[in-house]
This record gives sequence, C-alpha cells and structure tokens, in this order.
Amino acid sequence: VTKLVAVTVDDQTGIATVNLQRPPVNSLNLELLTELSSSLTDLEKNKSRGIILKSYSDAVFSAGIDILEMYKCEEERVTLFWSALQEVWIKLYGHFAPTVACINGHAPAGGCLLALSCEYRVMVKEKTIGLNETKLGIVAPQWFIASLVNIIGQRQSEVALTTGKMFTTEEALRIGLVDEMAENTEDAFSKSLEFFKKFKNISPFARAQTKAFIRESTIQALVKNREKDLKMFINEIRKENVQKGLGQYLESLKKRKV
Ligand code: CO8
Repeated sequence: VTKLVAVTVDDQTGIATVNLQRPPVNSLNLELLTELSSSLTDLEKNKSRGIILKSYSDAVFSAGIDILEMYKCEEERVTLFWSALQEVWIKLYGHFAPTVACINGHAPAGGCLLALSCEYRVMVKEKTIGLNETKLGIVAPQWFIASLVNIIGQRQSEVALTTGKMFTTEEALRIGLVDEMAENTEDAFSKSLEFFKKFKNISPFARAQTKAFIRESTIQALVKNREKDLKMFINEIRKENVQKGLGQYLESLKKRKV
C-alpha cells in the first residue's frame, strides 16, 4: 500500500519534509490524518530540527476535509475522523520543531487550517487559500477561527470567515496570511528552507518553550473541550440542510469539469 504521507529527513540539515500524497487533491480523510498524526509524533520524538509541510501536487496543497467523511457518514467513522483531525491540529500547532507550510497549491478550508498551524507560510503565486466554510453552509469550529485570528487579527478574520473568502496568493501576502510568495514549488521549497536559518543562533529549547507559551491558550481551548467539540461537529453535519448542502457542493465540484 502506498503511503498517504511521506516523510524524508535531510541528513545534513536534519530538516524533515512531510509530503502529503493522496491524489487527486489531498483531501483529508481518516487514513491520511492517521498517518500524518503518527508522522508528527515520530518527528516530535526524534527532536526534529524543522518540518516543511508540502503537497506532492503542484496544483493543490490540500482540498481540505474529504467531503465524503461528512456526507452520509456513519457515527463510528466520523467520530474517529474528527478525533484524528483534532489530534493532527494539536500536534502540528504545538510542535516542538519549527514548522513551515510550503503551500505549493490551493489550500481551501482544512487545507488552509494545516497551513495556519505552521509558524511560517510560503505560497506559490496564483493559488488560493482561505477558510471558506460558510460557502458550504457550515460553521468553522472555534479552533479553526483562532488559528486564523492569531495570524491576521480579529477584524480581518471576521470579514474573511463570514464571507467565506478565498484569497489569492497576492491578497494573502498583503494581509499577512502568508509570509512569502514564490514563483513555483522549487522556489517555495528553497524559501521554506531559509526560514530555519533564523534560528541558527537561538537555543532550540528557548525557542520551543517560547512557542509553547505563545500557543498554549489556543491549544488548551481545544484540549479541554475535545468531547464537546466532537459532539458539536457531529450535531452540525447531521442537520438535514447541511447534508443537502454538502451533497449539492459535491455535485457542483464534479460538474465543474465538463
Ligand atoms: N472532498 C472530496 N472530494 C473532493 C474535494 C473534497 N474536499 N475537493 C475536490 N474533490 C474531488 C472533486 O469532486 C473531483 O472528483 P472527481 O474527479 O470524481 O470529479 C476531484 O476531487 C478533483 O477535483 P477538481 O476537479 O475540482 O480539482 P481542481 O484541481 O480543478 O481543483 C480544488 C482543486 C481547488 C481544491 C477544488 O477541488 C475545490 O475547490 N475543492 C473543494 C474545496 C473545499 O471547499 N473544501 C472544503 C472542505 S470542508 C473543510 O475542510 C472544513 C470543514 C469544517 C467542518 C465544520 C463542520 C461543522
């Protein structure tokens, strides 16, 4: 079986590249999230020097949650699924190592969330990124919102979230949603590597503990409420109008082709 997440570590720099590889669009299903979660644990144990999160594809970083995990879903599976997403976010948002999202393709919704969880974002030009949940008739959970607010502030987040805005790379750069723009994947990757050089003369422990302090309250807000958050999610997606909306959205995605 091919892996959905491939991790390679550069022997010289100790930097790990975590490559998402679930064709066609890296949509986040239970299997991908489970693999990502265990990769993040391995990297935490090995005290990785840095992590670059990227996509195998030059078109899409991640299309977000696999809508099939929410549409006509079974309780047991969806419980595992949402718990895995919580787990990935908690691990990535609070990772010991410095983290960079090399956003080499579109990053809507859950794809944007993964990028927001990293410390630094480099994005290839002419792509799109954003939390577009309201456009699907669903409500982004508090921890999705907090991840955005912590980067672009309350006002910009409110406008972005209520309108379900997808930003172009250029727009995202302007408001600080991404930190750097790149020409292509290769350029984005080398710019991502540059980020780690900032810490050349910084104690890894002082760095990591500072990150932990800054991010602690955001992480704890979910850690203390995982059960409640899970119930809210299941309750929300079970609503008849939400199911109908997701079905229509899936149809519209398929129709775009022809
Ligand atoms: N889930 C499932 N299937 C998907 C998804 C997805 N998120 N995205 C795309 N696909 C499918 C398409 O239907 C298509 O399938 P098929 O080949 O069978 O027709 C295939 O993947 C390829 O897609 P495209 O042809 O659209 O590929 P493009 O390269 O043209 O475009 C995009 C890529 C831009 C990523 C485009 O597919 C897109 O916009 N996708 C939808 C992205 C999106 O809106 N995701 C939101 C998911 S919801 C979420 O992540 C957070 C939910 C928070 C939960 C809160 C609940 C209360």
